[in-house]
Amino acid sequence: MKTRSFLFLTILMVLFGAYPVFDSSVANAAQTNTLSGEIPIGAVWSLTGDAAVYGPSQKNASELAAEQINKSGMLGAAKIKLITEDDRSTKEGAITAFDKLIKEYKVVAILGPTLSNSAKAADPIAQAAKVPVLAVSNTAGGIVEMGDFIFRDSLPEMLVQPNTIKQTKNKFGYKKVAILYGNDDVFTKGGYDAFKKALDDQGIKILATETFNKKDSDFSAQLTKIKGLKPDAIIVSALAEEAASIMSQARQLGIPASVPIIGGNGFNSPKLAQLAGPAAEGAITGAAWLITNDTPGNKAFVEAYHKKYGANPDQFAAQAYAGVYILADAIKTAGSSNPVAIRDAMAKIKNLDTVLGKFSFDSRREPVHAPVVQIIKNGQFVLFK
Ligand code: 1QQ
Repeated sequence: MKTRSFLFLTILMVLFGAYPVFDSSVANAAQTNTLSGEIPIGAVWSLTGDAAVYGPSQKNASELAAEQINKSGMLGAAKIKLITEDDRSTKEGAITAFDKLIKEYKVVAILGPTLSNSAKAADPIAQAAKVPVLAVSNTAGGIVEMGDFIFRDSLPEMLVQPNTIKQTKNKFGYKKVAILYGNDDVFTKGGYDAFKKALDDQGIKILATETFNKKDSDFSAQLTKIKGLKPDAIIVSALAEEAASIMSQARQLGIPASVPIIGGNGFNSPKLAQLAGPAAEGAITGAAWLITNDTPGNKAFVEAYHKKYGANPDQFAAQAYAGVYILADAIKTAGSSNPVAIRDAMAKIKNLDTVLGKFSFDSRREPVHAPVVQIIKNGQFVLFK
């Protein structure tokens, strides 16, 4: 009888707001029993447009993760409801998607958008609404700086490229390079800044810095100039479609395969090798994940992804998959689907087992885990050694 009246009293207090059930201060890891119903999470991917080489694998992997989480009972009686929007690879598309997800679907968090270029335009909307954003493929500078609700699990170019330059310089002993980058995109420009700093820091001479714009398809003027300067390597900061054309045209113009083409996150799609064919052989890229990684759950992830979609996951899939698990972990720890409580729990994540490795956020909400370098051999990414 006593417990019954206590229960009754508790219910009354909750109903009249005396108990802050959704307050993060009362949350702890054991409180998944306070979670129920569907928890709406937005996902904004480039499913059409220039960056559509990346978005579909992000969509696939995030759906796989949500399905596994819901099946496992990780969130008690609650289930994640993933609501996916296409940003069409544009800023405007991302802004529309964020508005719709926040106002119409009342999402408690957003994954994405695919491109840093779109994130720069759309993330401030979520920051103003106090809805946490977990970027899973934004690698330019200035992302988490947009506000305390903005996180990313994708390693920034500034962190990845010093390692790429160090490893490739050690192997090839190159001394002078040429750079080609897109100067009208937040990522390709940010990638250039990261490479420039790493090259300067490591004492490598930059013979020429050439640029291009989105949608350019003829790179012969820049590549002819670069060829004449006889660089030991070419650094390219580009998204996959332009990168593939640059590789094909460089080899067509007679820049030998002994001059490696080294790039950033834009190279990390298997579509690059499909588009560039043999010209992609030997291309090198700094990355955050390799399919052969011995990271927690990676083998099972690769198998489950392959089984469901009939293809191997790429790095973008792995980061999206890890992203859903990171969000679910924050919801579970918060014991709440309140966006502020989720933000607070996410900020505290340390050494979480993910397919990317032991995962932590630093105090700036940047990801902490080791980068890798990969090279294309027989059309596949393998570890660069
Ligand atoms: C960014 C990137 C792209 C390559 C994501 C697909 O890293 O826009 O930041």
